[in-house]
Amino acid sequence: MKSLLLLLLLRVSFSQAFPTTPDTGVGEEDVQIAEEYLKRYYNLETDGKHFVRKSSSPFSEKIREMQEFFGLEVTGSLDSETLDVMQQPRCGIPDLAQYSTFPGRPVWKKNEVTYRILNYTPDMAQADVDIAIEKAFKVWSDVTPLRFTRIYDGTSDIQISFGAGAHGDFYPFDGPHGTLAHAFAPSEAIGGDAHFDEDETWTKGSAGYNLFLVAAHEFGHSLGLSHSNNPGALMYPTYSYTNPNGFHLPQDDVNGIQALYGRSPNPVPPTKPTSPSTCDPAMIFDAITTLRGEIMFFKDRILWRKIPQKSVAEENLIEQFWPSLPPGIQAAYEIPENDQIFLFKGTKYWALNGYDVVQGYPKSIYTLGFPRTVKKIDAAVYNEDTQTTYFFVADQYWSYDEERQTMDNGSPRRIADDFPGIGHKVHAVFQNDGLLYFFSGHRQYEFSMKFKRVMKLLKNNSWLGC
Ligand code: TQI
Ligand code: CA
Ligand code: ZN
Ligand code: ZN
Repeated sequence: MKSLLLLLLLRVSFSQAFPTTPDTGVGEEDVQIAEEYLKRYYNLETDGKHFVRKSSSPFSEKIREMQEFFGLEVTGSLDSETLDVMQQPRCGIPDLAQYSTFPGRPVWKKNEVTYRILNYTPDMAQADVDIAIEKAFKVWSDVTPLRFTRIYDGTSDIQISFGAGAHGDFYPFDGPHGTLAHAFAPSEAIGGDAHFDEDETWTKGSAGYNLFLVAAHEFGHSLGLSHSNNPGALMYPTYSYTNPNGFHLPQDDVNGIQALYGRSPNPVPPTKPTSPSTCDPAMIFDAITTLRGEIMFFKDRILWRKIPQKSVAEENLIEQFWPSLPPGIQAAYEIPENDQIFLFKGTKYWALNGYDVVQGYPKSIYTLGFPRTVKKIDAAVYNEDTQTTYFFVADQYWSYDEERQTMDNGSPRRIADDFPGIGHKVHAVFQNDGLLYFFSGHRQYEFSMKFKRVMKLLKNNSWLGC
């Protein structure tokens, strides 16, 4: 009846041991190969311990994931066939498995689904709750034949409520953070219902938890989607704030929901752009940098400022900010500790402090240690953790130690070797929340330095409210 329960039971049974059976003819060395492979492409974490030798569940779960992806027999143990695939040459991008449904594939057997908001959180204006909920349903109705109708009394298919701690089902909430909300897979009675933990702070912005984003995820469950392994998916089980106004249902979730309900009979046109040029999907930015918590996008004479509190970027001209600077900035980066940004064009670069060009600039890029063969910088980003700036030039990158003010030995290195998956040329890059956002051609990649891999593929102008 209750898929949530079912899932929990399933989890328990999955976490039983799946040993790397000794009778498979797989040796010690092979286990090491497999471990490396799973770490690299399946995000296997080992805590530095060798739990692989023991009958370990993270290892066998990753093996299952990999076997599923390659269409091998899913055993969860390292057999020779699996090992064969692991030893075949491949490209460096992790395998992204995708959406999944609940056991038994429960769905609503009708396209008209009703919902009712039983009570409200005091954290937000009621009208804003209504809007967030309506918008969260629209995410799913835009791409399917489903239509959601709000009712004000009686029992709806999807009953929505806020509650803290024990709130009338077998899944009490847990105070601030932890579980934010839950929803039941389609079925009678409690099926479809979505409950939100009142001990969370619900908002329409980026503080606390954004009600729209969490509701859109929960309604995915209410409609029959379980969690996805694709880090870009809405149904991926980690919360990350993205601008609700620019929200676009990721393809993996579209695939999932359409597998259950089919496509929309009248596909809605994409949301209208803020300004024709800003939202041109073919836009290639010249340079991007953060600046005092904002993000600055450069293109020819234009400078878009994206302020976190605002969904739409503000359009300015570079000369309005910095009259002495030329158009066509090619690379930019910020050192927040010094409250400085650096802008590059050709062989010249400028240091800026707010609206002021720092004395003594522009300087020549050769003072940084580039050889004369370098005539321009494609993109630059400062890594706060290592106090290193990466300069991207054609298919190579240079790393510059900002503390010692010297180019690191070993520069340049190949981009493809150290930033797998982002392509061979970088047009612009910036850092946000510890992740690097690379722009290469019309694509944007969210890259994790920690995992050394692409976490998400984004639209080029996803930051501009497009
Ligand atoms: N709540 C879980 C969730 O909705 C409840 C849950 C755990 C669950 N495993 C499940 C529900 C399997 C259905 C099937 O995912 S949560 C996120 C996200 C949560 C998490 O509070 O952890 C969101 C609620 F994705 F951000 F991690 C909403 Cl958006
Ligand atoms: Ca909680
Ligand atoms: Zn509940
Ligand atoms: Zn979930």
